[in-house]
Amino acid sequence: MKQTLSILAIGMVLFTGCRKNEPETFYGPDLNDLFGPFSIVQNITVSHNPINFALDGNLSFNGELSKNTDWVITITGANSGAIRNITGSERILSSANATWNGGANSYPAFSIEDVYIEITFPNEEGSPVLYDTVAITGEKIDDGVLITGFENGAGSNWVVFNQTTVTGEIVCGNGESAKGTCHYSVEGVVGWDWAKGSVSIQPDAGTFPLQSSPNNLFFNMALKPVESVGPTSSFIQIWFDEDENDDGIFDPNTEDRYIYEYWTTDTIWELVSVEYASLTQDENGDPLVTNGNGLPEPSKLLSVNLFFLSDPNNGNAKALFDHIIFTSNGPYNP
Ligand SMILES: [Ca+2]
Ligand SMILES: [Ca+2]
Ligand SMILES: [Ca+2]
Repeated sequence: MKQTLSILAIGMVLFTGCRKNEPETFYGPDLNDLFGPFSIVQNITVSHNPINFALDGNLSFNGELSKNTDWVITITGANSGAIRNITGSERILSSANATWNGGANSYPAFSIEDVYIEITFPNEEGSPVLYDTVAITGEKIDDGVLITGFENGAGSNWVVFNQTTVTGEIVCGNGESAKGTCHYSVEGVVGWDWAKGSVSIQPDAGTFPLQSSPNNLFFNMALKPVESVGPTSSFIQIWFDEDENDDGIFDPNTEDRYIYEYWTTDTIWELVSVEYASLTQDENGDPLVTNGNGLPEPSKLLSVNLFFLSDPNNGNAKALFDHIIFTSNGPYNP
């Protein structure tokens, strides 16, 4: 064993010499990274605690290891259950490679809460697991136009439809929201009809403050199918109603209503995202027939209607909606 170690030591010297003379021809791993002992040279610390992402920007991890080796940072929301992983393999952890913008891997999102941080080194046998707790005092600022996160009650122009046996309402404080503390819930048994309930979201005045081009503009919502779930069991329709003549009213006989249909698959919070320009086609790529000018015009969007439907033979059906937001150049990142 001693012999092996000294041979390795000679090898390191040789590699070092080689690297100095011909840096452009050295591509192999540093032997210290492969065989050197692992230690934490400088404790890993967080740049902010507490952190207000809206004011402070990103949180970074800073520290130094004895060698390049894989590290995994796992951040878990104490209340939301949100998760974010940050991985790397560099010896130095810094704002260049170990930053967190307050976002999650997927829904649910982080909220104002404590988060538990765990750092592991999966390739270093017997290495310590590091723990910390950080308080979030302000959520990250989302790029985009937030339509509603259901956090402030219903708007004055919203229109709610529920079958007589269906409850459709904003629910707050039960810890089940995709983001924040409130979401919209539709639930009930309707043995005679696919239609369960809908909520038509409209601004208090005028149209939504959206760009005129439908290209690179994405509608996003969080959806959690709960009961009567599956690709033949239930679906949502999202109606995009345009007020093309700017009279403050949508006329279904003369103006465009684009309908996007999404069948449910799983009972987790998922991101439903669609580019506005693609609303002119159905899921088969065939053009949709609408009664207006046939042009998708987000700046004329007067209302977004979220409509939940399920097979009447399936008994109780339930779905949750949250965080309706338009983003540019790509889908929303929770
Ligand atoms: Ca919410
Ligand atoms: Ca109109
Ligand atoms: Ca139009």
